[in-house]
Amino acid sequence: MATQSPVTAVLDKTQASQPPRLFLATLHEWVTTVDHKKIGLMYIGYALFFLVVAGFEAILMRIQLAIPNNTFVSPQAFNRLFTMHGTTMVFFVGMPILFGFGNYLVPLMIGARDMAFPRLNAFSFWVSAFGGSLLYFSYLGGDGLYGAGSAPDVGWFAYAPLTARVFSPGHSTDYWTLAVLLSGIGNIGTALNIVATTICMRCPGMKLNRMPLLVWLYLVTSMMVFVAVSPLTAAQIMLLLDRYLGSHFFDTQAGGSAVLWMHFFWIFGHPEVYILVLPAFAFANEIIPVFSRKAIFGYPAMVAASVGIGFISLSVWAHHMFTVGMGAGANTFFTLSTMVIAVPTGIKIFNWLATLWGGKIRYTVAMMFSVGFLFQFLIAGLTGIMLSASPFDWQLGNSYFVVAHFHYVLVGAILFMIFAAFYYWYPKMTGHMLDEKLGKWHFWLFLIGFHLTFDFMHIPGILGMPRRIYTYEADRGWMLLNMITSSGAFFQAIATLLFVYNMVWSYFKGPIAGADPWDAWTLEWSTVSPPPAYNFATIPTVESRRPLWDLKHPEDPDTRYE
Ligand code: HEM
Ligand SMILES: [Cu+2]
Repeated sequence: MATQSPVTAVLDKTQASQPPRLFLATLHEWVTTVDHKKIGLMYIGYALFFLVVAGFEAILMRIQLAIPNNTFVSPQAFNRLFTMHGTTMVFFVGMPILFGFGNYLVPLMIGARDMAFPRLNAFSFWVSAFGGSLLYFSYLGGDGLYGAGSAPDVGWFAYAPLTARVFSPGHSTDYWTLAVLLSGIGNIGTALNIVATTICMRCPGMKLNRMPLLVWLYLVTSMMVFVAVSPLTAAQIMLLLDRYLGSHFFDTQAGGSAVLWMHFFWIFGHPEVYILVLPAFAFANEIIPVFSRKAIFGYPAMVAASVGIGFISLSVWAHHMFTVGMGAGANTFFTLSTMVIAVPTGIKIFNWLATLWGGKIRYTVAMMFSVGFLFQFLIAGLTGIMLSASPFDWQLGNSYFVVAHFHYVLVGAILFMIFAAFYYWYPKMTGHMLDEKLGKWHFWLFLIGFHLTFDFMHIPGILGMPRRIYTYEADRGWMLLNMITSSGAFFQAIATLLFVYNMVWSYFKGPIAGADPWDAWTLEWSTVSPPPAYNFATIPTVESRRPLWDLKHPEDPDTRYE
């Protein structure tokens, strides 16, 4: 404080030098904070923790599947592993990491001091963080059927009637459903906050058509969270009613419907994929232009395509149910609506390529991950179109082909862009650069590991290897392919640990970043790194889509072209 007397300053210093007080004070500051940046960082921290946990679960599964007739884990343990892995990755890695970046970036990019509802923001974070912890408390829930450590084993989709009390005694399913319920409440709160912030808190001159594309995409994502996560949350409550109060929503024996659960689940589950992938697109929209030294190609088309994807993705959920026997009419409708999504998605890919075209490309690590994303997302899109044809899905729907396809999206596209986002925004968040050399190691090891694992996974799928199996016979011809797949998982694990090491090392030793290390053009780079609690010394005024460019290039400002 500028007005402090020398005496109190000395007092403050002596107090600060007492380590226990300092630690408690810091802890207190973080747990009570309502600052969007601190909350964003807490989201990111806890998601990274769960990324390592769920990655470890994936490794255990891949060890089990590496050779035929393996007994590394029991069948029961395998069921728990894929349930915990899938649930953790979707709800406690994907959602919080993306909302973490959103929390951090949206107010900065629209020139605001905080979110519209800072306390709701803190509440949402703690509720969903508690959900994540609750999922893992299940390991401590002693009175499950199998004694101590009854982690859920019903799959991340928790199909009825597996979750009925007769088939799921003990509390593992209760932990699962409460964890998902809490994460849903937190996510709906944050989505509401992002919508309100984007609508109400933009700085002077930040018209809707001047918002960074990232902000647009977070707006669309947040709207989708309302529509998709609300039914999921309702379904969790119905499941709890079934399990505890004797209702029969999902109990076919008593006139309920198991297919009802599937509708509820996938009306969430499919849009969820887009809820995860739109923020990945958002990162690409910011990173690719900066490292191509060009404004994004086709801004209005990008906005329209994002809104289009938002709407269409809400009408495709039943492609997860082709094998249920919905009838030809429904199968045709969902086949067609799924295929139609390829149109706005194709527009996006085209515009990213057009942005790269003729650009002065700088291959930073962030850019390398983005290029990997473009390529892998294209492949995932192609296998997706294959699967959207219901006869094809009928054949391969429950095979490893599907596992390969969705990991192409989840890892090859989303996780790649999450890594890119770290390399790009870490300097803003910490004030230090990430080490680019370590980053390149991270990139290449992860890329090799990713392709070893998920390219080869398509083939046993086509050869008939079903998913969620615990082991297989030696005579099927799947052995070598599974071995390669498993070895790739280790590359990815080592690469991820290298990345975590890089983040810790760079925090202490990384070169000072300065306000604008990439020579970028959106508002977050106009404030110091890391930004102060109030973000901007004075609230900025913007006149174009690239306010910082205008400042740096008065000879050729964007305003000239608007
Ligand atoms: C990075 C390395 C990863 C590896 C090696 C891996 C491996 C696996 C394996 C072996 C399965 C079981 C497949 C089956 O038998 O059906 C699985 C399922 C799954 N994974 Fe991953 N995974 C990885 C990353 C991710 C990520 C980043 C996400 C999401 C963001 C994710 C989401 C899922 C989901 C939703 C399932 C389905 C679980 C179920 O069938 O209940 N995975 N993964
Ligand atoms: Cu889907």
